[in-house]
Amino acid sequence: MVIKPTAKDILIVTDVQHDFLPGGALAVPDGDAVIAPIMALAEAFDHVILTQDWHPREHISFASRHGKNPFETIGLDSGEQVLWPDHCIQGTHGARIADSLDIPKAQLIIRKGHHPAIDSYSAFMEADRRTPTGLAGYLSERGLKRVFCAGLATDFCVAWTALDACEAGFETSVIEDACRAIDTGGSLARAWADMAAAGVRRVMSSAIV
Ligand code: VGL
Ligand code: ZN
Repeated sequence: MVIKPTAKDILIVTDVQHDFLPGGALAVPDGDAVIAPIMALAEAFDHVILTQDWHPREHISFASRHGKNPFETIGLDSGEQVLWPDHCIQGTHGARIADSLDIPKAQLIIRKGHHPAIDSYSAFMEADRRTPTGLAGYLSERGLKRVFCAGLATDFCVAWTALDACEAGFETSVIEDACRAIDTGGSLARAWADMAAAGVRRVMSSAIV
């Protein structure tokens, strides 16, 4: 199947930031492999937006705040929370969109995870499942109907964004080779299963021209 993006389609590029790339605070294995395919995809879309994980220094998702080790989990009001190394702290180099990701046409950068006591993987909704970011309204007001997701990490911010896009009524695809995963505690297999069950499509960037 060949997909030709139309004026009603948007590419959402998730969290391609220094801290998620090799050498970063929460480096996603092979994370820098997403940059070339994403830049090629961006050429094919009229509409591209970026997301940026953007935490205050004392963020609730940081293991350091709980006296625990990164990748341990704890129970929060919002459910089970994986604890992370301190990452994407507002204003730091690690939080910057990767210098090598050159997408001048990107129309919006949505920052998420700025509430100290709530994590936010999804570009649409904080992890409390009640606090919207405004992205669904932005897409709807602009008449955009189909969402294509790429970036980091497949099993957290990309998956949660895709699931919420689907739930908000957008036809949603994840572009598999333009994503890379953290994969902790079976998270990647679970994310693909959840996305398949929700009706998120799984495509390769070679199908998009
Ligand atoms: C992410 C863990 C913590 C992501 C963000 O971008 O997938 N993962 N914060
Ligand atoms: Zn984060």
